Amino acid sequence: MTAKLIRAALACAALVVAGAAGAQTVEVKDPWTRATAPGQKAGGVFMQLKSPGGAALVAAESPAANIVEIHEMAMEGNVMKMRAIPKLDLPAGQTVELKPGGYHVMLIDLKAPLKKGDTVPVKLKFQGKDGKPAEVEVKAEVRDMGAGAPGAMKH
Ligand SMILES: [Cu+2]
Repeated sequence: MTAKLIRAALACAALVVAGAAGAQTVEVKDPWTRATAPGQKAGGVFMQLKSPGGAALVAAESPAANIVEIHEMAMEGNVMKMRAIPKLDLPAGQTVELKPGGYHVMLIDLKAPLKKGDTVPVKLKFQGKDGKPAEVEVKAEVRDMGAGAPGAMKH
């Protein structure tokens, strides 16, 4: 093996590890969501994301919901509304916060109510600056219904 080939092999191995552990590609901190009210079929997932080399969150999925989207809150006229965005950019080395009233991962058409104390598995799909995909699986902690005000999130 030439040095170049060995480096390529190591890089591949590192990518696999990063995909499993999530430490290298994108750091995910404190993922959480809220308990749902009776009849509520959607909810936001919040967390902090940090990518050392720069990346974008391009998709997400969860066994807890039939549809998962990346959302932002934005003013339309003087009404705060949420809308789906195709991706969320993570500038290199910067912490991007997903929080109530801002960006969030939206669980739509929940299969079951979210109960306080449960955890919700969410698979986050990223694309690195180099175009390489990476996946990070997190478990979002379900907190109190009123956690992280301001504002309830409704569709
Ligand atoms: Cu939303």
